[in-house]
Order: sequence, then C-alpha cells, then structure tokens
Amino acid sequence: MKSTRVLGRLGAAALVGIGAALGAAVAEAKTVKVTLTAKEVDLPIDNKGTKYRAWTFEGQVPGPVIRVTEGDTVEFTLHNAPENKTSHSMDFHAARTDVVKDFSAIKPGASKQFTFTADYPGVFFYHCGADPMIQHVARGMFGVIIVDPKAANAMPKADREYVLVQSEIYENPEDHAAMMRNQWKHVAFNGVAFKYDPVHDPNAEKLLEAKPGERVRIYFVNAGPNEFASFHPIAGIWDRVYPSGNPKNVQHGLQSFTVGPGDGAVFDLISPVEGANALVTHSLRGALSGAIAVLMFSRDTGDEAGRGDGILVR
Ligand SMILES: [Cu+2]
Repeated sequence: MKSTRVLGRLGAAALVGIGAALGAAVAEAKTVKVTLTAKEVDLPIDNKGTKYRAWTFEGQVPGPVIRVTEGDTVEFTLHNAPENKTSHSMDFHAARTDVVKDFSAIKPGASKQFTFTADYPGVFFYHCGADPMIQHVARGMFGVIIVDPKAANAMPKADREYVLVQSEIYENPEDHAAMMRNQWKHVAFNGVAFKYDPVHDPNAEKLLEAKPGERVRIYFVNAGPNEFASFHPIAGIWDRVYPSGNPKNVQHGLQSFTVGPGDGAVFDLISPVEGANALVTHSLRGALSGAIAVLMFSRDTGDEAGRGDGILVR
C-alpha cells in the first residue's frame, strides 16, 4: 500500500515537471468572490470639479476593475444601498447565465447573488441593466472585468497595463430624452472629460506613462450608451489588437479599431521613441469633447505606473 502511494506521488511530480519543461504554465481554476454595492453619489465630470449626480458601483466611475482567470468561478453579490432611490442590477458580459434570474434589478436595501464561470478570456463590459438602461449606463453604472487567459503564454507579456472606458456624459442626468436623442455634452475616458489630457485642459493632472520599447496593453471598453469608438493612438500604431481581448482574435499593425457600445478590445502599443502618443476616439467630435488620453513615453517612468492598482488611473 505504502509504496503504491509513494509511486502515485512521484507520478504526479513527474507530470508537473513535464508541464513546466514544456512551458505549459496553466492556472488552476479557483472560486473568486466579488461583492459590489450600487451607490448614488455626486462625482466630478470634468477637471474643474463640476459635480453630477452619478449612479455607480462602489461610488466610482468606472466601477472597480474585476480580474479573474479563464475557468474561474465568480460568486457575485450585488447590494443596492438602502439610501438609494432607484432599483439597480448587474449584467456581466463575461457571464453565460439567465438574464431574468440573475440580471434582474433589485430595490434599494436589497441584495442578490449569482454565480458564473469565466469561460472566455478577454476584456468584458459590466453594467447595470435596470430600466431605463440607457440612463443607468449614462450616469456611470459600468466597469471592466478582465478574464486573463489560463495559459500564461497566450499573449506576449505586457510591461504596463491600463484600463480605459469610454462613455458619454449628458449634461442633466435626469434628462432621459436627451440620452435617447444622443445629445451628450462630453465623451470621456474613465468618467471625466479630458481626465488625462493636460494639452487640451490645463486643469488635467494625470497621464498614462510607460518607457520607450515597453509593451503597453490597454484594456479598452466602450460603455456608450450610444457612441461608437474609433480607437486610435495619435503618433503610434497598434502593434496588436485583440477584439474582445481573446488571444485567438489577434490582428497586427492597425491604425484604428472600432469598438461599439457594449464592446471591448485589448490594444498593445510599443513606442520606439520618447515622447507622447494621444489615445483618442478618432470620431473627432468625441475626442474634442473629452475622449483624449495622453500616454507619455519616458525613460524616467517609475516602476509603479501601469501596474497593480495603477492600471486604472483614478
Ligand atoms: Cu442602475
């Protein structure tokens, strides 16, 4: 008996050794608990600090970045804060489930749970789908879930990573009719017009940063609710674009790539020189209304930029 058990252990060790030798680093599936609370709060929509009554996940626009690995099980809990006035819900584009049971709205003070497996790798939109959905998205109830491929070598390793979510901001958050007419005031990346663009807005204080020669990976999602994004790096070329962020979808050497509302893609960019690229939607009315982010390539870039919590520059 004893020797059989030892042999069994040796056999398992040998298999692990062979896997490592072949470079087949595959993540073990795990269960990830995610809890988000819907919060109705005042947030700035421009660099001057103009406030807006936003509807959010966790008081932030976009909501927290959720990051799991392909094959993981996500145990999700939604709380609707009791002080809210409106019903809210969660719709994960990374999930395959029942829209009625899991994605339906709950009243203030209520909670709900559902579980899904992250079967497809990529960058996926999440958003509130409560009625009227156009208003819940326009007011800020959205975010990004990244599902990393389970094979660690499925994509080239990125040196820096950033999350950008494009959305429109409507001047009056109560004006549902203006949303239906697509009469927005700003198009923004990560909830604030010109948030990362000190060129067009002297009040902007933040940038995206990397070093020349580094592979910079942008996890891009277009929240809409209405406008398409023609995502382009001014003075750069996308080295690779992965529609929906799936490693099987790779395209090379693109100048612009269209991301519709409710869609996402992964964009890799490498600059051979120091200096700036401006990441924009090349739908220029959108860019010049706020959807411009400066990515500065400098040899002096610190280690923390575009890593860990720094992938979404708040
Ligand atoms: Cu909502």
